[in-house]
Amino acid sequence: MPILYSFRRCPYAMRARLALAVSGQSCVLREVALRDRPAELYAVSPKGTVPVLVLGERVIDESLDIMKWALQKADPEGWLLPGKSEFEAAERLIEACDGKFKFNLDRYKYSARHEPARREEFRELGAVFLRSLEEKLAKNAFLFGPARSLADQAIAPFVRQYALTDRDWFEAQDWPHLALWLEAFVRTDLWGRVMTKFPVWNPDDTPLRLSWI
Ligand SMILES: N[C@@H](CCC(=O)N[C@@H](CS)C(=O)NCC(=O)O)C(=O)O
Repeated sequence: MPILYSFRRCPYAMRARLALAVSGQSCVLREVALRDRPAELYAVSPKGTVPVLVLGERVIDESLDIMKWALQKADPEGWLLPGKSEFEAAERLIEACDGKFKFNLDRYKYSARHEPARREEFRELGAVFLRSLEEKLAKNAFLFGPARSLADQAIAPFVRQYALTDRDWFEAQDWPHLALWLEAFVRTDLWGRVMTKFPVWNPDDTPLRLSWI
């Protein structure tokens, strides 16, 4: 059975768990503490980031690749969009999220660690990406059409972090479609399932099998 190294509050791990859960792919969970990552994680993936999915000899240590692996096995909700150009556009949007948006999000959310005086500047830079999502969501209920798909599920955990950094400020902004989209995301049953709390893994533990039901 695949082994998933995960950290509950990591948005990259969240997106991996969302795809594993929707595809019904069972795995053994190893919840890690980011401050005290186990040697076993570095042994399979020296960069030591989560999530990591271990499939026997094969190791997938990028969250988007874990999503695609799971969805290629089973994609009951059609997250992998059928059109090639649409799929590529979804990948580009996810890249923009993981790149520039994540950079600005970290400097807004963790401003104390970065440049406290520039917190609002980074919030505004992050908002540029969110306004581009708002434009898309004003046309369709989801980022790539009337149903949720890869980009929604890959990006929403990061937007949630941004929103929670200053909820009152987020709610006061003029992005009604984005706010509804985020609200709908956190209300899904799937979200509740992937946010279940588990104790930090210890090699002596009995394997913790996740079957996502
Ligand atoms: N590109 C990676 C990024 C994963 C990542 O940075 N995860 C964070 C936790 S949210 C992490 O492991 N940080 C620890 C570190 O960078 O050393 C992915 O998509 O899986």
